[in-house]
Amino acid sequence: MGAAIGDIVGAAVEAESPEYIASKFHSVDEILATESIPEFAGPSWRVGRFTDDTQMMLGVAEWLLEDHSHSPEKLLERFANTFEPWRRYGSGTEAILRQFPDHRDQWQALSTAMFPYGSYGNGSAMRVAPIGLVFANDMKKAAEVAIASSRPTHSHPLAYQGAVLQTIAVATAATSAEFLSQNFISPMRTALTRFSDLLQDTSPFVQALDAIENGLGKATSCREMSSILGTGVTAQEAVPMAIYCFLRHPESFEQVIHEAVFIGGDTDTVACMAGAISGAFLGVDVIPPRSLSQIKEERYSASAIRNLADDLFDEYAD
Ligand code: R7I
Ligand code: MG
Ligand code: MG
Repeated sequence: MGAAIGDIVGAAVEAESPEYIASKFHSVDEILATESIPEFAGPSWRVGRFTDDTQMMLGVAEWLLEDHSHSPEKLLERFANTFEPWRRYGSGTEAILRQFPDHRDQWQALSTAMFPYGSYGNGSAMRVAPIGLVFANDMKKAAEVAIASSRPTHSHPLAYQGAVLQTIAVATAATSAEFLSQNFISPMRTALTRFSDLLQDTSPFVQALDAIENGLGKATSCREMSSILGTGVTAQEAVPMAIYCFLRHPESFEQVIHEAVFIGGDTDTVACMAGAISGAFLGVDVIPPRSLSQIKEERYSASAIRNLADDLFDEYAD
C-alpha cells in the first residue's frame, strides 16, 4: 500500500524537474487534491490512478499467490494479460509485453530483444515489494524469487542486483522493530558480494551504498543526495535513491513520499520503492486514510490491496 501511494503521488509529476514540481505544488496533499494533470500527448492524467509500477507489483503479488514454483514465464503471462498502455510502461517492457502473446515459446529471447544484454531499467525493482514481504525471514529465497521475477523483462545483471537490493530493503523493514541503518546496508553489501563472485560488475551499487553511508553520516538532504545518486529510470539510480529517502527519514512515511517526489526525475518509481520500504517498516496504519481514499482504481481499492496482502500473509505464514 505504501508503494501504491508513492506511485500515485509521483505519477502526477513523473519526469519533471524539482524546480518545476516546486513551482506547481507545495505538498503531497496538494498533489493528491488535484483532479487531473495535462499530458504531453493524449488525454489528461487522472490523479489517483496507478502507473505500471503498482500494476505490475500487484501482478507479482497475485503470481506469488497462484504459482508456488515462481515461474518467470507465468509472471510474464500475467503482466501481458494485465498490460494497459496508458499506465506509461517503460519502452523496453512495453515492447516485450506487446510481443509476448505471439512469441510465447521465445519468452526468454524477448528479454534481450531491445537491449542486447537485457534491460537495466528500474522496472523489475519497482515491483518486488511483495517478494520482500513474504520471504522476509529467508533472504536467500527472497533474492532467488526476486531474480526469477526480474528475468522475463529485466535480464541485465544490474537489474537483478537492483531488484535484490530493493527486496532486501523491504524484507529488512518488515522484520525490524528498531531502526539501524546498518541492518539494511550490511545484507545489501553481502548480496552484492555474491553477485560479484559470479563475476558481475557491482561497482555502481557498491559506490551508491558508499555514498548512502557517507550521506547518512553527514545528514545530507535527499535533494542534495539526488545529484550524487541520480533519480533516473535505471535500476542503479532509482533503487539507491529510494533506499536513501527511506533511510534518511525512517520515522515518517509522509516525509519519505514528500522527499521522493519533490526531488524530481522518475518520481512515481522512486516514491513507489521508498513508500514500499517505509510502509513495510512503519506498518499500514501510518499511511494517512486521506491518501488511501484518493486511490481511483476500479479493480484495486485500498481495501482490495489490503485483502490481497492478507491472502499472501495467510498463504506464506510459517
Ligand atoms: O525498466 P522499465 O520497465 O521502465 C520502468 C520505468 C519506470 O519509471 C516506470 O514508472 C515507467 O515509466 O518506466 O523499462 P525499460 O525500457 O526496460 O527501461 C527503462 C529505460 O532504461 C529504457 O527505456 C532505457 O532508457 C534505459 N535502459 C537502457 N539504456 C541503454 N542500455 C535500460 N536498459 C538499457 C540498456 O541496456
Ligand atoms: Mg510508472
Ligand atoms: Mg517511473
